[in-house]
Amino acid sequence: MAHVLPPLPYAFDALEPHIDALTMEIHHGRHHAAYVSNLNAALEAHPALAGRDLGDLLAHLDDVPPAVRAAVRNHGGGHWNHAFFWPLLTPRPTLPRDDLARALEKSFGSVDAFWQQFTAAALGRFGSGWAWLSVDRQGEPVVHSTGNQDVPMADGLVPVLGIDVWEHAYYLKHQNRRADWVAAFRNVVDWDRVLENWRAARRRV
Ligand code: MN3
Repeated sequence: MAHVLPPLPYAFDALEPHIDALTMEIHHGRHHAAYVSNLNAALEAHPALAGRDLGDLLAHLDDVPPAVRAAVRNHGGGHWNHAFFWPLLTPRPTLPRDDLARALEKSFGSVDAFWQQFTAAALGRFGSGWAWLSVDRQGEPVVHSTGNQDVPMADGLVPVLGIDVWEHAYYLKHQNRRADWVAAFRNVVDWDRVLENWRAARRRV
């Protein structure tokens, strides 16, 4: 059973002016698509792995034969991260509310203070990777980052919000100014979706 590229839940230009259409088209149609095809190529000779839930597989990379472990980690991680990422964005952004807003205030002091930590994690990631808001094993929110296409589940964390800080996510519009990308991202976050992720993650703790 081959993995498939999920369609974007909005048009390429839907997030303008915060995220430009060409970046979206290349990011989804080339970068994400390449992770999917490379993952499928790696799993061609491993049908049992291909049928497993990808997030679960990435949380248990020891189950993957060494010959394809790096491919699953990198391309499988790339597919999982991007499939998680697109629905976090929306042309009709919302704000943190209810139990998630209260948890952010309790853990970070305020939603603004959360954004400061999240931005610091994004800017502090040297090279390529992601910054995350995840739920830890105690059910608490935690800000952290991962390198390359590594997923939070590999560290026992359940992601609820993430930002891609690979240069391909922002270079066309912002060049080397990653801080501008994080600021732009903040304008298109679907916090209702993040709230769903938060509640689902908390149920898993
Ligand atoms: Mn990317």
